[in-house]
Amino acid sequence: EKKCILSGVWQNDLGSNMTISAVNEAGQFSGLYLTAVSGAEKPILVSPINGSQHIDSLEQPTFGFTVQWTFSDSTTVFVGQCFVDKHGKETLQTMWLLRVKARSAENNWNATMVGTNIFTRIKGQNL
Ligand code: B9F
Repeated sequence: EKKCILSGVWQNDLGSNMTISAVNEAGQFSGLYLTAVSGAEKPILVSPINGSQHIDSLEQPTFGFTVQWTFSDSTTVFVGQCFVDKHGKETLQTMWLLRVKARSAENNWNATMVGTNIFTRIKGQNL
């Protein structure tokens, strides 16, 4: 069947957008993330992505990437899988962990959030 390609422009169920560059021969990629939601005082800025995918299963690969938020001292990691359905439509099914900077080790216990996001390709944008 059709291969699931991570490169391109994607939007998730929150309305966040990300652009993933070409995936290299080692499965590594970079990109840019614009979150639609923040909850922070500061304005939202585009933030860099770094990640990698499996290259030994190109059909529906698993992957992971990190977003280092440029407008806060927090970090999000996403893990997921690229699925392609019988119509050739691709979706990225992901789970994320958002790490907020804790003041001290005593405040570590509630410094990590978890959630899910589903990304679909923005039509006509293959890069
Ligand atoms: O708003 C986050 C943040 C962390 C500490 C101050 C601000 C950074 C952006 C996170 C965006 C998340 C969602 N967007 C998306 O597409 S990453 C996972 C979700 N998927 C205030 C305190 C803690 C959170 C908000 Fe903050």
